[in-house]
Amino acid sequence: MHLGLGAFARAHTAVFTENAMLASGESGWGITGVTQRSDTVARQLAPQDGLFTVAERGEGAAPLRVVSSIVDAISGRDNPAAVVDLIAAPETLVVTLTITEKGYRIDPQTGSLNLEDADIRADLGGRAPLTAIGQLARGLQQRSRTGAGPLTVVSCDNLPGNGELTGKLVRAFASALPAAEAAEPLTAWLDTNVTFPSTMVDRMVPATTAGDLDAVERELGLRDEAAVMAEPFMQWVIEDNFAAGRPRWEEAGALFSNDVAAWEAAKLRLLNASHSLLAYLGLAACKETISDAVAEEAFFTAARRMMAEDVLPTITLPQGLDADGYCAQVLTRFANPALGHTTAKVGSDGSQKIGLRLLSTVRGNLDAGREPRWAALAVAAWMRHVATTPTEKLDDPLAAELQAALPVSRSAADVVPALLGCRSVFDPELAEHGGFAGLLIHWYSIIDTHGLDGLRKEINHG
Ligand code: CS2
Repeated sequence: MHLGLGAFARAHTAVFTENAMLASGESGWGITGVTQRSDTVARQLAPQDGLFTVAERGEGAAPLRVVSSIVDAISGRDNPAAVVDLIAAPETLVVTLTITEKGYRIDPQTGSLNLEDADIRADLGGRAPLTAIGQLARGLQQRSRTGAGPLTVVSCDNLPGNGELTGKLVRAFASALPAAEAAEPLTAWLDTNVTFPSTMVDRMVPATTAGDLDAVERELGLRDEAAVMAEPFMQWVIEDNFAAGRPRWEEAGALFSNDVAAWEAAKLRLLNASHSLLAYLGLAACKETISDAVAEEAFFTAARRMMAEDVLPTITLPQGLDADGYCAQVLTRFANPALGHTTAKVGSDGSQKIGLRLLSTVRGNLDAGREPRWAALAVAAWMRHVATTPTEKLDDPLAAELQAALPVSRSAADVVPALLGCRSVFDPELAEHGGFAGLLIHWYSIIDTHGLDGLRKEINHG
């Protein structure tokens, strides 16, 4: 089963699974994909028997490939009971997830499940569940009742400790069930039957455009509505903690490691953080794609220096990862001009990403008495994006809350403290750190009053 059948899942998880089957000869695996909010992908895949094309873009791209590891695709919104039944089915051994940061319904203040979330409450109330955590908990509850055996839940989202987190959220859901159900020993059953290994996933997968579909049609000779574009690079590091069988992903190049936390921190705080930095600087300078943004020398410099000066001193790299090589490779991947990864897409859902990608680096530096100069630039550029984008255009689940926090005056000295006051993004300690606020105001006013020229000067002379 896969929950969250977007472009990333098709270009990453489905490809790894097919490669594992090809390499190992264990061809009995197949993925039932579940779309979450929109049913588009399920509708696109159904008439194609689940087949779809992966078109690699950029240097080293492989020829077009039709992937066949998805055997069924259903809309979770339209078939919620079927999702529960599938998770509970004895032949289901692994549930993978790509539901994005916001899909986990985390309460930013507690870091646990947001029990005030209307959908979570409705799922707890007993309707056929619509949230991913509700689907998992209800599916596992049914599995425990029918004795369908152990299963592994594998989160593939960009969150630190994604496995442990998913387990915590499912348990929080189980503990919040109404009294009659709470008496069932679901959490005890989870302890002995379900594992939640953490993983680090990596592949840049832009949204497919109409032009991409036309290009695939010309090359393939068939119209494929479900085609996905991807960079040639892909990586998967998985904690070896499975409760039941799994495809032999290691034969497809996945790395099984007990150091996933270090891999995830490196990826999130080096790659994803610089991605966000480039997205918000790019949006401020009207650059449509990440490759356009990184082609601007000052922005390249800012990303390179953020990794070298702010991030590397605050993380412990996993064994075997060469820091300089990794950072250089990340910047080269961003520069891939054929990918068309938009700054708007990478810049979306900032309220969900900033904390994970940038604020740990900010804290690490402040604690060590250093200035997180470049990470602060990224946060300031995000703040400016929030303050200059009309509410209806701000692609963020907290758009309304962020906009409501904005003062009438849009000057740096007013906007920065107002947004720092958003408890869903900044904790009080960080919000009240004068040095951090000062850095944010500094960068915000440069972007706001001097634009690209001002940024070029300040970055190059910094
Ligand atoms: C990106 C990621 O959209 C984003 O926020 O930073 O989706 C990024 O492309 C992937 O994590 C790369 O593995």
